[in-house]
Amino acid sequence: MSDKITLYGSITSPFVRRLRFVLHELGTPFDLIDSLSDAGQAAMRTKNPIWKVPCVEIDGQILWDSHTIIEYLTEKNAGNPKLLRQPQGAEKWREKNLVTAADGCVESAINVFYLRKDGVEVDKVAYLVKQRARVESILTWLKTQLRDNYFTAEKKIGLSELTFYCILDWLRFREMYPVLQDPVLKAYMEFHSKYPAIEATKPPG
Ligand SMILES: N[C@@H](CCC(=O)N[C@@H](CS)C(=O)NCC(=O)O)C(=O)O
Repeated sequence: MSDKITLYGSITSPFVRRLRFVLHELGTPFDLIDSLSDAGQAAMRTKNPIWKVPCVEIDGQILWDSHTIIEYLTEKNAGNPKLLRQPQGAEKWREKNLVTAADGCVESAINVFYLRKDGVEVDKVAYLVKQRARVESILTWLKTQLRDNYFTAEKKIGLSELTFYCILDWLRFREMYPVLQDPVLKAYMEFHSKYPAIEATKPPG
């Protein structure tokens, strides 16, 4: 693997954060091109037709989407104990459901966040009211899946725990959900917040 990765992304994005977590765990250095700057955004768009982050230049190729990039790193670093938990069998499919649910939650919240920023009155748009209700529905379900702040009996952070943490922190700092007023969510965040790669990837604020 090349020794340096170029990562197009922002340090506020929950999708970029889960990739930054994996890179931190693996001790893989990267150059961050900040997609929130005009120059960084323009550079990213020359590489990625989807115009979304994260996107990386790695081993002489361009990859986009955090799932694809994490899968690539997992394959390249097979056997490394610093990789995320790798569930097998039925647990693998449950993990995918957990991650898809958490992604759906933050995608809906991001949708509401940006339209509200653009001046849309959320309460007057039925689709946005539904988006907010979806956030609630997903969080309610995810909470039922937790056991002692993990989703599985194996007490190792996997993509589901990581994704859940990243989306909760995003919902918290963007004030899109009163995460810290919910005892289960608060306990989850407090439990994982001291993990070094979680601390190292914390967004500002
Ligand atoms: N499924 C993608 C989601 C990527 C995504 O939605 N990224 C956001 C960053 S928070 C983005 O770039 N949004 C830009 C836009 O929607 O214009 C992944 O996991 O990488």
